[in-house]
Amino acid sequence: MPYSYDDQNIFAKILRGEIPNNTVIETDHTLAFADIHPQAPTHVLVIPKGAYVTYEHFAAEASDAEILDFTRTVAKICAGAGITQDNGARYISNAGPHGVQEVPHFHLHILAGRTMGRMVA
Ligand code: IU
Repeated sequence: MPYSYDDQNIFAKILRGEIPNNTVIETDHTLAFADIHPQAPTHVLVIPKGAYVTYEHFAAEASDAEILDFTRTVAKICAGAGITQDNGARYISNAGPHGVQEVPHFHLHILAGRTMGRMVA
């Protein structure tokens, strides 16, 4: 599916350094920062530095290096936040109007530190 990327979105501005962020980890291809409206004691947003709109877009078109970097960065964040098999977390990526995606740059929410509500559609 073709995607058009709006480079004026807020996360693009964060990536260009035009807007500050509370960085958790930055790597060659990935930036992770604290969500400004945290929904849990841990609420980190993980974004690729590349211009991808949704997870599907990223999964289809990102390079192996970008995908590996993103995935391993998620693992490092989880380790740093004390997320284990025993306490758990929730990983969410909203996509498009039906997914109620607010910012059109692919991002993974990592939520942890409390028991989540049962997921509802
Ligand atoms: P969504 O999946 O696109 O609906 O989530 C966007 C998230 O980005 C949401 O949790 C906001 O609180 C968060 N956010 C942010 O961290 N910094 C910002 O400047 C803006 C939104 I605008």
